[in-house]
Amino acid sequence: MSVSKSKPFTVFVEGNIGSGKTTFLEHFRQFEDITLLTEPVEEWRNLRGWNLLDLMYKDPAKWAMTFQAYVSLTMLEMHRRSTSTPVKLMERSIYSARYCFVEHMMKAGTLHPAQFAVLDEWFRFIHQQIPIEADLIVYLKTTPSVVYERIKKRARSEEQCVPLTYIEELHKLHEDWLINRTHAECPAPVLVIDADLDLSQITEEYRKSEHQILRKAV
Ligand code: DCP
Repeated sequence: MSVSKSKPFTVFVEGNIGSGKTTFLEHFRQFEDITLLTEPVEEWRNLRGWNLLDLMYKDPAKWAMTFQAYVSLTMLEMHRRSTSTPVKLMERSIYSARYCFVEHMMKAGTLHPAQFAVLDEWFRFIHQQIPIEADLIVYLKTTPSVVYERIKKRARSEEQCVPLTYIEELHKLHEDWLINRTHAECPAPVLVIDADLDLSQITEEYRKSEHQILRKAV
């Protein structure tokens, strides 16, 4: 395997809220030569003492723009972070932020069209001007009712008000982006994994992706 400091084989792990992205990344901790970048949710919950995730859920009309602007910044920082390993595994990307979350907020009217325009211009600028490596997308495909139960069970305080309809809409947007290809930019081939299985059975499913991610016999 050729090892390049500047260009690792870069994998985005995508899927609905509660689809097991963090668990998927943790599965790869056992392997050497792989950098794991989990989503900076803790940064979103504590920016100089402010919980932007909570503000966004409590008053979306007021805070969705601020929250998504900060998500884009933290995602871009992850995209640009250099690694010394040949493989880089990232939770989410600026693409799911734009094509799933911002898209939903625009369609639902949570974002004013002017706010959406600003976020979209930022996204376009980043996409066109800043090199973002993407070699593979792992899509943890789930059924909305399954992840809805998981979200209730894990009881992250900010997400208590999340309704099933929101999860269903996010599911559709992930499908549109990664399966139906309604957006021009799907930046890499997509590997679909059945992520409905519960924790005790999911490891076998995760193992099926090891070969493609590590790109050697495992
Ligand atoms: N979120 C958002 N906008 C984004 C990214 C995330 O509003 N652009 C929100 C949705 C969730 C929280 O942030 O409330 C974290 O969502 P993720 O699906 O990214 O992460 P999870 O922790 O749910 O992932 P998993 O359970 O799959 O590990």
